[in-house]
Amino acid sequence: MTELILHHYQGSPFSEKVRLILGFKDMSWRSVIVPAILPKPDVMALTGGYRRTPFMQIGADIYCDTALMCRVIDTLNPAPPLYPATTSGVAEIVAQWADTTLFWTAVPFTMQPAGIAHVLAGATPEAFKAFGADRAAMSPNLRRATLTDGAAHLRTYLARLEHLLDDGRPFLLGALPSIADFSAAQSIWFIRLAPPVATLLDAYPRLHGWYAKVNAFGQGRFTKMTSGEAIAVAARGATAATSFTAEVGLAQDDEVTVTPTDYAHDPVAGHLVGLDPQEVVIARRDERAGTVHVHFPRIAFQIKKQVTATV
Ligand SMILES: N[C@@H](CCC(=O)N[C@@H](CS)C(=O)NCC(=O)O)C(=O)O
Repeated sequence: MTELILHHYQGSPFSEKVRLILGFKDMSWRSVIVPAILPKPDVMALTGGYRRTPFMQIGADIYCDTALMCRVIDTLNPAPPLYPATTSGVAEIVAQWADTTLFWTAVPFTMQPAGIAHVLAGATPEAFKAFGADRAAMSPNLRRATLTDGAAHLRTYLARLEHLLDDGRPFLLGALPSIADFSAAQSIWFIRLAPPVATLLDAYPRLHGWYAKVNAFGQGRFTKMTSGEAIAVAARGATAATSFTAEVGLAQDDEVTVTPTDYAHDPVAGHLVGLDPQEVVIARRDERAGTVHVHFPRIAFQIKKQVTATV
């Protein structure tokens, strides 16, 4: 099998979600470290403009957004399942909540002045400033909760998770781990990076035991790769077959852009080569990476047909 390459950086919670899943699946993978802020020229060569972290590469296929990446990992390596039959549907609904509502409560709360120094430990004042400016530009519509509101919201969410574990179950939805555990764990992992903020977690002992179990899955086995090597893998790699289910106004090979609808609204342009309820796939060409297929989840992405001017 062509190797799985994860493009990520250490301090990224969504990357941690995927690293833990690779541990849960006991997989071997290649690790490419990407910059945490723009510019990211080697990322752009592969994704065509999508800047968020992580993304995954298999040959000349590029998978954006962890919702899709996790599905692909589970298909490649079905056991143990990320979407066990007993909780399927519910697991994805809880995961989506954790990836959005919980994440956007936990992260800004952790980045309060007492926490940010730990999260960005060792950063120069210039790097601090650059990080702040990058994230402000990436999510201009983010309305930050006050510290008081943020703490209150987070406590309520953590209490709900704690409550799920009241009956002694080992994982959030029961006896088996599922995608819900990994999506929730990334926020707990991030809060724990900042010990003064992480004291908030002390009130939730069951959550503590649950997190230890998820964390114990580890990260699988990885070896490092440079971004240049990953681009070379794409240039000589093949793409996987895609399926196409027509949607109103969209036909195969249409020239389109695909853009996240929540934040980091950077459009990626290409030809529509795959479409189904799970994913949208576009083909694009890059000088260095050659022809790549860039995959996005269908949910939370906008597909826009490009209108060619006629004279
Ligand atoms: N829905 C996306 C969210 C990814 C995301 O927000 N990642 C953060 C890092 S954890 C990010 O992209 N930050 C900006 C960057 O890395 O450039 C996913 O599931 O992959």
